[in-house]
Amino acid sequence: MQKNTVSIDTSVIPAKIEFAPEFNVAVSFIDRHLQEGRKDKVIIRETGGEEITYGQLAERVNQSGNVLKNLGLNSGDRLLMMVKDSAEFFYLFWGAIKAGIIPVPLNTLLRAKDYAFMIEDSGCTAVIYSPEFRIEVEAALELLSTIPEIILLTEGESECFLDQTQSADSKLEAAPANATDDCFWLYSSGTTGRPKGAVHSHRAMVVTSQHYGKDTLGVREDDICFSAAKLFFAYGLGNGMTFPLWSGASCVLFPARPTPESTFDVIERFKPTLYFGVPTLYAAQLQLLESSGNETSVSPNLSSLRMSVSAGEALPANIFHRWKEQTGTVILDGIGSTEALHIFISNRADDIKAGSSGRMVPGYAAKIVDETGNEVQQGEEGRLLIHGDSTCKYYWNNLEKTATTIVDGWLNTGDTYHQDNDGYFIYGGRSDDMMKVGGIWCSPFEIEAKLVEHPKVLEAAVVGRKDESGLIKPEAHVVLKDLTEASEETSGELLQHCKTGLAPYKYPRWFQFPQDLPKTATGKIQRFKLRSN
Ligand code: 3UK
Repeated sequence: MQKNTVSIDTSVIPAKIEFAPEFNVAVSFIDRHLQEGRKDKVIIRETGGEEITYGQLAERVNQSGNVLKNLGLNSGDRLLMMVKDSAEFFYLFWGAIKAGIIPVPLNTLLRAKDYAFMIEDSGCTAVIYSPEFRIEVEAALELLSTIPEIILLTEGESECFLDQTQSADSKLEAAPANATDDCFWLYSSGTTGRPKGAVHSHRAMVVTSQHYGKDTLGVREDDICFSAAKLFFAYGLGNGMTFPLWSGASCVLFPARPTPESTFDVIERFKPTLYFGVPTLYAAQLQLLESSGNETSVSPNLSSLRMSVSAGEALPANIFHRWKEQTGTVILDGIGSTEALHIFISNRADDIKAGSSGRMVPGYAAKIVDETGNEVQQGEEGRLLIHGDSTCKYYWNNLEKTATTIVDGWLNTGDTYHQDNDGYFIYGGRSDDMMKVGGIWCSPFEIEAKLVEHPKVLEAAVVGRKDESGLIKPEAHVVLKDLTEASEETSGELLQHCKTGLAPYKYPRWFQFPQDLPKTATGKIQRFKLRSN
């Protein structure tokens, strides 16, 4: 086989991707397009107005790799990136990989003490950051007794990264690597505990882009991808960067905060064909679309969209139906994780069951097991384990977590699932958020999905709370669309609503009406913060 190539053996099901013995993934994602005639095609559209072609990208990636090497970074060194969604994110990430350096994109919403932890934990040589995040990054450096050798701004002052890139050599040989070598890391936020650096191999982005991006979602060369989820999340990294690159398509990069208004504005101006969101954002977008007649009503032109994708948390069936009604297009829900890099169970355009996570993505296998590790019968709930060539190799500096999460090549997702009679995977909550109510497993998610169907409800979180006998019962924390409606009367209405639609024990015994819900930086509800005992 030729150097740096990928071949897909379609005679085996699921198709197995074979890699050449020498394989630096930057060649497949960046340099390949020059051979395939895309030099003058636009790959990146920044919402600020810049457009970058595949040819320019390949050149800047080489220059970036040379800048990093000249700064003193060596093969295997870690480069921490707190960088906004922009062309320079691509230059740094791919320039590092091509030069054998390990890029570690970090969540740009974090605080100084989180960054201080990650700088220490990673033992990184360099920290490169966008000026927008300077307050927290610089405060993190203040907290440390030893700081990394290289600290650099991406832009905004002389000798910044972009400045240095312009004058750097535009030729760079790919550093020797093979498909299973360490390539990049992503810190997994988790709802509890300290972040863990998931170490991904060179082959991982090929596996997700081919098996999910191309084979499941069907990303085509004429697609324009827009991800409301940022590039530093595994979800956004695939949606906004690796999928368009792998398929020779293009992307829209939006550096600011995604709100219903700002995302609609980007869709109208840049006409993406594929839109990637999370359930909370879809809910807020729908609220805006459905308020027609009110002074807040909007009717953005969303006609460029051919499909949307949701992940991060389960998408309630109700949101799927309302979005279809408003836009005429479907939302494909799929479950992914930082450790698996992207989506491994998903709905697809020709096979959707609203309210389910769909079926296996080709290239992955799943097992649902009980407490003893034995597979359960179809229909029964258990812990979801998955297997596939994009799962992380290990957690950096954390043997213990690695050993409990990856066992015999199977990744423990920490999620509870069952497969229904038709074979669709149905989410039942995080294994650790589940409640036993009256001796029966009770999923907070199921009650939440019911609550958000009610027209007065914006968001809901359900947690276990001990009753006077010390037994766990569900408590609902409900954010109302109109906060002034918090009353006994509304509690009664919601109670009635749950009782008519759910098994008899699955109704909240208490209602709280907070202004908002505690969330992680990645937008997941922190149910543990709501538990009062
Ligand atoms: C939950 C879902 C139900 C689930 C992610 C797509 O979310 C991503 O990664 P994280 O590491 O979190 C993983 C956990 O989030 N989850 C994600 N998607 C769904 N639960 N339905 C879903 N559709 O608990 C999972 O274990 O932040 C999502 C692609 C890449 C990702 N990293």
